[in-house]
Amino acid sequence: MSEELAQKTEDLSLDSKQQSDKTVFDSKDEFTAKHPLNSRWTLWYTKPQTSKTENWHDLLKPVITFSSVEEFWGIYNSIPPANQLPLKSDYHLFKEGIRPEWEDEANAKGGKWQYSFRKGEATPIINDLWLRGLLAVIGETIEDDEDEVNGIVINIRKQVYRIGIWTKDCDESKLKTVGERLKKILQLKDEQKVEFISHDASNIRGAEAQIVL
Ligand code: MGP
Repeated sequence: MSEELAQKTEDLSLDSKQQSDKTVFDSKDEFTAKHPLNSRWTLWYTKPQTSKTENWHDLLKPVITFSSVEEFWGIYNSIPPANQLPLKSDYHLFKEGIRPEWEDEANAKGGKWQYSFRKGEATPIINDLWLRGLLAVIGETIEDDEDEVNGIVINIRKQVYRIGIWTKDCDESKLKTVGERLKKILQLKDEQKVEFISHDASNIRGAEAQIVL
């Protein structure tokens, strides 16, 4: 699937020579004009472990990088929706050049806002909520021009779908806006709390969230 997807995205790409490389900034009326995103984004996939010898790095792979709204929809419509992914898999969408790992220097001092949706009642709506998250991240409406958000992740687990926003640092004043917006994007009620946990802390068993909203 990945090669076919790469070809489709190449055909839609702003860099592609065969296609019009006009963007809406050159021509608002041109039917084929692309809508460029502010940043380039890479979709990653973690496949479930099938043998104990496979470690985290063997399971995590980049799928495709894109830079326009048109490419985003081409990709989104070509990949399995979140609720059809196998257990123990993840999608990650990160700014190009940032690996979706604690170890990446852009993530090392940061953490994640997250919410776990219990399967069952959330299963029919999780694809829409995940799409709302993706759009807020690529549209960069999840933050106020702070360049604080590195990416978004969905974990498919036995009991839950967990959606997390990964941030560059742990500065509480900047983080609150992101947490509050995540709550709105995920259409959570007041009593449904999003939690922020730094990557340092999430490696300690039983560590508690540092901020709850
Ligand atoms: P997880 O996917 O974040 O949580 O990490 P899960 O599966 O819900 O289970 P939990 O009970 O551990 O919370 C699962 C495992 O994947 C971790 O224990 C690590 O072994 C590995 N892992 C996850 N992440 C995000 C990283 C990472 O960034 N770097 C490395 N080296 N391993 C990771």
